[in-house]
Amino acid sequence: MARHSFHCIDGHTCGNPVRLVAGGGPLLQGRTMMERRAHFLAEFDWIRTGLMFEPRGHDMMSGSILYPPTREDCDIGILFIETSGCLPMCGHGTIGTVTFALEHGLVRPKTPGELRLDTPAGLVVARYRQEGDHVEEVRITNVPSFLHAEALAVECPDLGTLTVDVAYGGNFYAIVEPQANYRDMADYSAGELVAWSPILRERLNAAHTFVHPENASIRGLSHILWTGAPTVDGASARNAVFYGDKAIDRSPCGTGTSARMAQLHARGALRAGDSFVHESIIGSLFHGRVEEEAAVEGRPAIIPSIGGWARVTGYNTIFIDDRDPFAHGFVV
Ligand code: PYC
Repeated sequence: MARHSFHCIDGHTCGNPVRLVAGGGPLLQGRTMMERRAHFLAEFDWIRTGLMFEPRGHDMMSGSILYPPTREDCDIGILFIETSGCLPMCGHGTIGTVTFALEHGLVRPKTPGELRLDTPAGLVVARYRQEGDHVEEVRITNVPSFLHAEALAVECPDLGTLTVDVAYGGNFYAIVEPQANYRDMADYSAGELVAWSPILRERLNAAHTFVHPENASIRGLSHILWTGAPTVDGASARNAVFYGDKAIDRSPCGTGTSARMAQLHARGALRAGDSFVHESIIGSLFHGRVEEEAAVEGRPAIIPSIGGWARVTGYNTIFIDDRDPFAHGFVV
């Protein structure tokens, strides 16, 4: 019989939850954060399900655990824990984690104003603006992002045939843009998007292979990005990103924004230096920018950056008690 305690800093990035496990995370083995992620999934996934799913979490819950870096050029390693699993990279999670960790002295950057992050997807650099004890803004320079596939046809319940591009921005995204059978996310309820998205994801994964050309551990289409016209001053576009089993990101989604910018860049609609302001389903904004052009295994790519903010909502010491029949969470 055991009661495991996890000391968490809870908060959100532009509306989407971030639960930073500041104490109680397991020791992990591995020469890279991707190997440590595999160790965590093999032996400690009950921590993720216990902290993310009901009754301690909810459909949108998302978080992280900090580790010493596996790379010499980094300040800290991050493992992402989500209802969907352990994502290779999570943009809103990174902005929240960096904010909470700095505000609580959990990490000491070698260079003030910059934190170099060892994530399973690769190096991510966070630059931040701090005023007193508070981090006001974080801009993450994400992993190289690229358009992976164009014009894939997929049958969607109620809507009919949809054509989607798939782009990578730290995770693989199917991007649903205006077309004969779809106009704008504003035409549908969140419930409809949540009902259709896992079906699209399953059908696309069954018909195609999505593997990162430089890292075969990153595989599978995990997210669906529904596009829409902006409704907030200054926004370039709106989006609703589906992830996990039932989640719509409340933030504008960092890896989704990176994938979208890569797609628009491949089409000639964005160039190096251009900005792209992405609006979420609740009207919060991420400020994206194409930092530079790049290549991934010979295909055109971009280095995107995403600016956003996060706020702490409280401290939460969470128990996972072996006597509890729902110790490891449940899904309804
Ligand atoms: O911000 O990258 C992101 C993200 C992924 C899933 C939820 N948010």
